[in-house]
This record gives sequence, C-alpha cells and structure tokens, in this order.
Amino acid sequence: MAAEATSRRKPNVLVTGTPGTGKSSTCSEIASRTGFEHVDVGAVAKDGQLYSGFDADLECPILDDDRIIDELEDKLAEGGKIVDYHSCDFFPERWFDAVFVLRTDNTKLYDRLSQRGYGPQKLTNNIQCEIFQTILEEARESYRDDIVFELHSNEPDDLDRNVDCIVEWIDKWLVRRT
Ligand code: DAT
Repeated sequence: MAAEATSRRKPNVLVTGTPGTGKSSTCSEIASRTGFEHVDVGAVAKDGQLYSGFDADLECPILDDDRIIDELEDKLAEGGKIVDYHSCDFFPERWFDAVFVLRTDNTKLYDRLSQRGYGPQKLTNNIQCEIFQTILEEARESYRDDIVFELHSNEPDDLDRNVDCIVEWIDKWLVRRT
C-alpha cells in the first residue's frame, strides 16, 4: 500500500458520510480551489449503469463494486482526485491518502433530507445511519486510523472551515512531496 501511495505526485482524498452531510458541496468547492477532479461515485455508477441490484431499505441502487473499481482504477492512479461517496469500505485502501468523514446533527440532517424529498422509510434509515455513526465506523475499520478525520458539517461556517481544512491538508501533502 505505502509504495503505491508514495508514487502519486498528488494525493487522493475521499470525502464520505451519510447522504445530506455535505459531501457534494464540500468536494465541488475543494475542486474549484485546488484544480483537483471531483469524482462523484454515484454519478459514475449512474452514467455506466454499474449496478448489481437495489437496496430496498435505503431505497437506492446497489453498486457493482468490481466494475466501479475497474472504471476508476486508472483515474485514481493519476492522483489529484477528490472522491465523493456515502460509503467507503469497498474502495481499495491504497487509493486514498486521507479520508474525511462528514457528520451532521440529526435534526439538521432530517431537514436536509426532507427537503430532498426522501420518503419516511428512507429518511429513518439514513438518520439511523448517522446516529449509529455507521460511516465513521466503516472508515475506521477500512483505513489506517491516522488518515481518517471526522469533520462536523452543521452550519455554513462548518462547510467553509471543512473546505479550508482539506485544502490545507492537500497543500501540506504537496509541500512534503517537493
Ligand atoms: P451530500 O453530497 O452529502 O448528499 P450535499 O452537499 O448535497 O450533501 O448537501 C445537502 C444539502 O445541505 C445541500 O442543500 C447543501 C446543504 N449543506 C451542505 N453542507 C452544509 C453545511 N455545513 N451547513 C449547512 N448546509 C449545508
């Protein structure tokens, strides 16, 4: 893992978290500030119809992990990618130099997901996912502790702060590499 990670000239960063925690907003801002490419894994799956079924509980398609990995492998090998997805355990560990997990208080998350038009069951399942910090645990089980960072994403100020934090992390990585 370390050998492949060090061969990249730019880092890859994963931004993960329950739907609605602000991944897309955070990643698009980082991409415009750094020139890194925002890779929205949900959109990649949709474009290529890289699905293997449908999750009735979460009311969303199930990704075909192997085909997603094949699709993204060359892109990630280049480095300089900000990857955005609401799960993180199926990506190869060697892809990422840092994993940021966004967290949002339940009431705020409820409002955001209601505004998105989620039905009651999908809302409940996603709120429970956040309450049980499922994605944070998944990240801690899948990646080295020292590259997993939890960031709170409740207020617009948090969004700005999180973008600053991740951009700063990228800048430091690039300085270390030169
Ligand atoms: P995700 O990509 O995780 O599903 P998003 O970026 O689409 O989330 O954000 C969901 C909504 O919440 C969207 O209307 C933007 C808003 N939002 C994101 N981060 C926020 C924050 N820190 N404070 C307030 N609103 C935020």
